Amino acid sequence: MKYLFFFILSFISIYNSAAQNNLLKLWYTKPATQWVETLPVGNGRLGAMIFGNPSNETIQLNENTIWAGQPHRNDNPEAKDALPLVRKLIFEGRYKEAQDLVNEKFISKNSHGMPFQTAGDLKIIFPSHENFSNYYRELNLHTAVATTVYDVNGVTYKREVFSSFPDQILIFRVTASKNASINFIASLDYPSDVEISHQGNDKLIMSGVTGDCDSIKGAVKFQVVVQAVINSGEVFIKENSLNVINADTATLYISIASSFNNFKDINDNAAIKAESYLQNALRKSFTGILKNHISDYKKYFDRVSIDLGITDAVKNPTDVRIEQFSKIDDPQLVALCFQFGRYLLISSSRPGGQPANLQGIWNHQLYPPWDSKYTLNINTEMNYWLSEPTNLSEMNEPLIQMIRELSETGRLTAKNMYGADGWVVHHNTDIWRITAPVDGAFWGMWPMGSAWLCQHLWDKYLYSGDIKFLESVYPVMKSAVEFYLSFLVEEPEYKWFVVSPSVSPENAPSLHSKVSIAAGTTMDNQLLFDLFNKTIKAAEILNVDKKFVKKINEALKRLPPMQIGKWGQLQEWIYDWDDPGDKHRHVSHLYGLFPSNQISPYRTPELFSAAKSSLIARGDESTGWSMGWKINLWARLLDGNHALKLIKDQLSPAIQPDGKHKGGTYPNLFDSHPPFQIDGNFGFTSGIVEMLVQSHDGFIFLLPALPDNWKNGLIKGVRLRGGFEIELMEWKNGKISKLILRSNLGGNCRIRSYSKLKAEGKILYNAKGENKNPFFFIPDVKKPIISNKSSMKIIDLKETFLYDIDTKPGEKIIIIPDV
Ligand code: FUC
Repeated sequence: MKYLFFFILSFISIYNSAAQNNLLKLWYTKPATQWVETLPVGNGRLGAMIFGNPSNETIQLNENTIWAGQPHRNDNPEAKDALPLVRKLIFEGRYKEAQDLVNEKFISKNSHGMPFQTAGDLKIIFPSHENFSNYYRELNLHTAVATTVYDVNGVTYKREVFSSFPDQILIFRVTASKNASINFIASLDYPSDVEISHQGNDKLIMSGVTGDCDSIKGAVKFQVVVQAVINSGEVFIKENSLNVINADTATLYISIASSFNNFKDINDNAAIKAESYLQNALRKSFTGILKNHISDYKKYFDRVSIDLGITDAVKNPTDVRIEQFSKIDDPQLVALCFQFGRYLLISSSRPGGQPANLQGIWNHQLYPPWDSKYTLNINTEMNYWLSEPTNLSEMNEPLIQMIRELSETGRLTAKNMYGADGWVVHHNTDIWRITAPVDGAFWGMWPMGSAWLCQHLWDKYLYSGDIKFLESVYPVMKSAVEFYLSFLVEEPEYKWFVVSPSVSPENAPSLHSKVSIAAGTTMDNQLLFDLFNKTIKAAEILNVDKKFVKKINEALKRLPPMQIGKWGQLQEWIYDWDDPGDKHRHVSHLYGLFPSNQISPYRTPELFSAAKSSLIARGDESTGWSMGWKINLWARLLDGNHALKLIKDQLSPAIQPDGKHKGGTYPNLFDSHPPFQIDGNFGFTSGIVEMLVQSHDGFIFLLPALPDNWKNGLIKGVRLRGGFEIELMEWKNGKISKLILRSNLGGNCRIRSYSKLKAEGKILYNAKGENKNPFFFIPDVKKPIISNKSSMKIIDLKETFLYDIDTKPGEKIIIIPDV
């Protein structure tokens, strides 16, 4: 009855706009039975996954510094002597031999990076809660609180879990509709050896040391402390379990800490840290902690809102909506997943902490897939694509800090392995900031992690215009450039400067399918084009290093241009090796289209068309993150309907009827590679922004790739390059109906739109010439070389209107249709 009542209530409230709040929830009518059904909470450092099982609750715990191993380096100094021969073999076309030699001499001998490890489980048994009714659980994205509600014997039980950033504590709280009804037994569990003890009659302690991996001994000490606080009733310890009897309410304070101080120092005292977080929280009331938590979280989350339309589908639980998404119209699920991506970043990446790893901060294993570390040939970067546009700039800080630290460890790798200046990191790193190639030449021989990561430094500046920040990161960019200036070699045929050895991430041409080693791959050239240009710009703005800028400019001129191959595709390699049947998940050469801005419908129409041919050939369905990338790419190709097709593919159920997992979405909205990988969630959120507004190509493009289905909608709070912010963008019938834009830095605002616009109280001029606003400057991309066999056709573009409007810092401009 109650269940039905709830349904009727929620049905009514859906049509009541005051209840919009209800829409930003993940909710279910059954407990989770597997980890990918559990609900995540996190404060950047402390993560928890909640099963919500009435009789047998499990809260799986994480702390973001519990990583195997200890401070170490993983360089292979043998590389230096072998480098000339590897390069010779590559230029002679003897790729297999080159790859074998890289495997022998370059790949790390001691460590392929350490895994991120679970902090164990808090198990809570509620005797005789097997027969429950009116079950409901949710994760509320407005409050970042996970709640489970059900009835047993006429009593309604409610559990709330959250992870507080201000108080650095995880809270598990049980209340009941009738006094003296709460009884449970809580214990801590870990998948390997730990010490479990207790203190007094209400506190459990688990102490452990992280695991060994490769040749590195595990040495991070960690401590999990669980303290019970009850109202009336009794609490005692029996066999290292916390027993709560006949309480009115019960709260478990879960404090976790490790001996990790920074990537060089693990001598903190885990026990003292955990205890001090706990004591601080115990001094406060539960409501005080909850209030602080919610207001801290909302400060970030509430900056952006989105409405893509609501249909009846919102009446269904979240797992059912994923199952039905491809068959019915449910644009609100897209809005929910968009906001879930923002929720996950706020919950997994906070200033002062570690960047979100392959699983954010949520991992239940000791040795998770790919060690749940940082893969730098796409995954880590994708994790942060949403941070600036969706107004979560602060959450970028851990990434920026990691880049600074890598520039320190990577300097020695450049010197030890290549005798080169500057700093380098390859395709992977971990909490110890390893920088040498790992896993095998096929994947690991990619000295471009530094080049890609540095783009984030400049891009952050483009959004904020913060010169102090630029000044502080410029040495990191400069040192990355120094590496490439001393590592680039002249390629014998065209005399271009190329990176060698390298790979086009994780892909091999079909003609030698097990060999990826190559020189001068398209993505490498694009990355260097951006890194060089951005560093030159930064030096000019900061008025430093004139001589060095000249050197960069000379190298820039010698980089290979992009090439269009025989089937009209953008070539992935320096030679026309691309196979139209290649469905590889990586689309590295399309970096130039997204996230970079080297390929544009208006500036480089041939490359634009070639990029489209490449993407069509690659196909749609793939691993989760690959589909997330493709949403962004189709948005940049100005094809909203195709972007929506990718959204459908990505939001398809990851668990198939036969139980096998595929790329898609798990019941808890976690993205599936498979397995769960958080990059897909973040790439998804970024893709939605790219469909609605873009600012990378010298102008602000309104609704560049709106699918036909999203007729009416609005978005608020999105940030754009040049310090512009969308206070409101509303569209009706596929056309802008109102835009309120705030200019934080002033300057010319150039707007592109498919429909005619005018400004209220100001003049919107027809744009002429280059955009004078320096944040919208775009360097000239070299003319592509086009194969004479190519039958490429330039794509027709829809008519657009291009306007300029002058803005002052802090000014708000209002734009409406010009009908
Ligand atoms: C790269 C990708 C894989 C996976 C792994 C973590 O190696 O090619 O698909 O995402 O990172």
